[in-house]
Amino acid sequence: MPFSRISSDLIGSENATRLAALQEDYEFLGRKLARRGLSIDRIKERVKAFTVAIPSWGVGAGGTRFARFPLAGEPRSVWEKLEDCSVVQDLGRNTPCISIHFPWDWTDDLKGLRQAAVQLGLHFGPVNSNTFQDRPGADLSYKYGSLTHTDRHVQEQAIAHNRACIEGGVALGSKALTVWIGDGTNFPGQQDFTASFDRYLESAEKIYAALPGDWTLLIEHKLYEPAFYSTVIQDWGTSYIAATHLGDRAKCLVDLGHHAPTVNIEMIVARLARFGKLGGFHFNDSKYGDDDLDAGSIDPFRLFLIFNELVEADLRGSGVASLEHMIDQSHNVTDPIESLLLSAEAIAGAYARALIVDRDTLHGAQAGNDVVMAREQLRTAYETPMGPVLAMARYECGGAIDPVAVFRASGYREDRARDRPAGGGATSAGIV
Ligand SMILES: [Mn+2]
Repeated sequence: MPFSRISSDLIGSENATRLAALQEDYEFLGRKLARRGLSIDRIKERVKAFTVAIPSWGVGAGGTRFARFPLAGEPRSVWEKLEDCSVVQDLGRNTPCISIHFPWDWTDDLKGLRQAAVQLGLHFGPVNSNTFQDRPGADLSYKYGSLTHTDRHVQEQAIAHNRACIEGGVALGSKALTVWIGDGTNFPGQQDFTASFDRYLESAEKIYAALPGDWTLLIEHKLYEPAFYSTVIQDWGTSYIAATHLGDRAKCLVDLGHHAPTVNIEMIVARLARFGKLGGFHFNDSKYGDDDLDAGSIDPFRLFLIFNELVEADLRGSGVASLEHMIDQSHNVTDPIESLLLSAEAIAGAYARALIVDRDTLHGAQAGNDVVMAREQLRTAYETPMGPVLAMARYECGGAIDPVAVFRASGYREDRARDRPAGGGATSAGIV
């Protein structure tokens, strides 16, 4: 299909109106950072090298357990999702990767899909399997579980689906499979905790055995929902046990919304990184539960603290570059493209702030139990406005200095509302 793109002429003309101000802000920030012994250009280059994947379901409207409201011009197929992903990438320039979902995005023409992605400057990241809902026409139901179901035939159906996801991912050039299951219980006594986890391990072993040698299995834990009493892979400890049991290529994926509200996620990140089991992230934000709000919209300081741990892990030799960074959010009241642009910027911004922490002073303060000085190092970095670095990185990579402004000026959504008539509906609920 012919893809609609944001014209580079529009990006250029919009940038021209903002470039002088950006250069002024960038130079001013550069002088401030130089006083702290930091090179703004070096930080900018590291920001340019950082990317975060867009989930294919992220360009559609999501919803809640109660309702889903249609979005004008919503993508109706994986091809149209690809088109919207390219808009995010063309404007923001740090999201060249798409994390695809099967069966929502299944097409018989995976080869064509991969070629189309290349044409748009995109590629495919981790594949997400789905055994948390029944597929129309499927022989067996996941009502009482999938990989951990008491019936071996249901387990086998779920395992076969994951194997098919791997095969599809190979065709797309992916290198990882993300497995999240909704398996669990709603009532005490419903299942044997030990036996259900044993069944999970047996099933996961079969999926792991089907992984190509250069693939990673990402295990995503989640505290609750849809199961409200117990969930089989409920926390990072269970995820760590499973990943350790399976082998070196099994790792833990941390979805920021999949924890109890007061859990210290950055410490979990530090633990998993230290023992080589941190595989990647689903970035989003939340106030209460798995809210799937835009990354950094509720608690940007937490996002910064997570990246602070990643930069620390980098210094120890295992960190940012080796991880699968993905956004996982659901849009109910915003334009998904605008939300994805802002989330990708917030994530890169948290990374940029973590890069300017004075590590020597921090480590010295930690060693000397100088609590105030240690805390001040983080606060100083966090409160440094890094917007000019992000904008200059985008500009130099061909993106928009102000991505949302250019998106609105482009009329892209209005055009898609015309050529993607309502009623097609999205293929996903957008909740994982
Ligand atoms: Mn997730």
